Amino acid sequence: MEEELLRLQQEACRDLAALHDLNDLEPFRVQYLGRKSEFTGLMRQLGQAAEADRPRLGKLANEIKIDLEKLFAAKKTELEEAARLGLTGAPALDLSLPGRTAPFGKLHPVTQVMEEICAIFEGMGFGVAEGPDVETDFYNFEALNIPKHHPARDMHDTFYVNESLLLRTHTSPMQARIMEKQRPPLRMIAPGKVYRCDSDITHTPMFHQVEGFLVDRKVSFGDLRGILGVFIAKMFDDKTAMRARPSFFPFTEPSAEIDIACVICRGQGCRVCKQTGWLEFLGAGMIDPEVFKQVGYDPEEYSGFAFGLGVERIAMLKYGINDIRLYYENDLRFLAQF
Ligand code: 2NL
Repeated sequence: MEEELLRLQQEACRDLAALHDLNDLEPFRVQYLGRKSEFTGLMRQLGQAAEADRPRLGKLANEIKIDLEKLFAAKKTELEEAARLGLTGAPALDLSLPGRTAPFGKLHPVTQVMEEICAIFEGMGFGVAEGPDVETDFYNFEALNIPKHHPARDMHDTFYVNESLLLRTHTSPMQARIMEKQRPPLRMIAPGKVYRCDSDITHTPMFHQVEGFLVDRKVSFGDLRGILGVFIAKMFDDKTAMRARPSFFPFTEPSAEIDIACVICRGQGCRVCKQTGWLEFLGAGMIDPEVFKQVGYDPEEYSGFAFGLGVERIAMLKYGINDIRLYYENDLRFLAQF
């Protein structure tokens, strides 16, 4: 009897020490401490033991039972604590994990590039001016040397609101407004949305422009080249070559298209530059004396340059984007890359 009690105690202690899972506690309790357990069976047999041994055996059995219940309770506490801290196979609760943050929005790539362009010109002392998207025919065309029935109006595919109001086709009307109100020396840029009735892989009906101008005494084409050279060096890098080709705009004379060495192949010739090694970058020129007359400046006293660029185009060159429509589909997989 005594031997059996001690053997049971040993077995129970060994099995309890080997327990690592809360789910194994109940089977253990049933096996060793339950009403149908071997131990309970032994306790019942105590009555049949010799009368002289009965008190000693009874005391031993009781001590073993109380001891086992204490050990069992301690094990239970230990396993419950471990489970709470995620130290067992149960699903882990890692209190050191940072909480989930709300996703941050980002500036649209066109906005980012527009802000970058503005920052570069502000660094060269240019002011930034914004104006209305709905313009008068006068500021959009007349003041810029494009009178009614001038063939250049055809190039603009204008959205008209009525006879005299339209969606601006470029941001130059803002510059005409500034020149009209202020006197030289002046250097300003005008960023903003412009509208043309045109839509395909390279055109959207709304796009963004930054136009700039500088007016003072004795401003030359060399000044234009110098300012644009700094702009290109900052926008791309200072090894990016530029060239000027003769062109025509009604508001500048002479006019030029400014190209940069292809940013993809570095001038070697590739698909993006159509094997020419050059990319069209912006349009520019010396402000036409007719524009000065419209805003009341004496063309004999003042000269100036102006330029205009399409922001979507520049962002496409900078990021290697090949379809302008991607900008306006609002697909986050595209937008989140910038
Ligand atoms: C282009 C060409 C250009 C201008 C814009 C301008 C503004 C005033 C007076 C004279 Cl107020 N010119 N702007 C001049 C030359 C070219 O833009 O291809 N833009 C995307």
